[in-house]
Amino acid sequence: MMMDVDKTFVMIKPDAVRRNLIGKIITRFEEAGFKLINLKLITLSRELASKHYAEHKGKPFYNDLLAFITSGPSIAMLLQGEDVIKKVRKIVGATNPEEAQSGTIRGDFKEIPLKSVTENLIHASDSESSAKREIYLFFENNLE
Ligand code: IDP
Ligand code: MG
Repeated sequence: MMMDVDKTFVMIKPDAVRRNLIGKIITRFEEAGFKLINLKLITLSRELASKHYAEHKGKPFYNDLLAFITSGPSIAMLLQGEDVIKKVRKIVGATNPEEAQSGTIRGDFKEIPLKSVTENLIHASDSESSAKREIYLFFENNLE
C-alpha cells in the first residue's frame, strides 16, 4: 500500500473546540499554504482513543489523557503540502504549552493560568510512520 508522504493527521482537541478556537486554528494552516483535504467532527470512543495514544499506555498521564480526549468533540483533519509533517509540528509548538513559543498554536492559545499539559489544544503526527498510522485510524479511505 503506497501513501503520499506529504499528508499529515491533525486533531483539534476538545479543549480548543470548547473554547471556540476551531476557525482560528484552521486559519493558521491555510495561511501557511496547506490544503485541508478531509475533516470531520468526532467524539473519540475510548477504543479509538486508546489506539491513537497506544504509545503512551502505562505513562502517568495516560488515564487523564484518555478521559480528556474522549470528553467532547474533536476536529480530525488531513492536511497536505510540501514537508507538511515537520512544518505542521512547528506551527503547533511544544507539547507543554508553558514551553511553547509565541507564534505557535500552543503558545498563542494556551489558557493562563495553565490547566494542565494534557489540555494542549491540538495533536499533529510526529513522523511519517505515525502520520500513516493515524491517517489509517481516522481516514481509512484517504490512504493510498
Ligand atoms: P505531542 O502531542 O506534542 O506529540 P506526546 O508526547 O506525543 O506529545 O503526548 C501526547 C499527548 O499527551 C500530549 O499532546 C498531551 O496532551 C499529553 N501529555 C504529554 N506529556 C504529558 C505530561 O507530561 N503530562 C500530562 N499530559 C501529557
Ligand atoms: Mg505525539
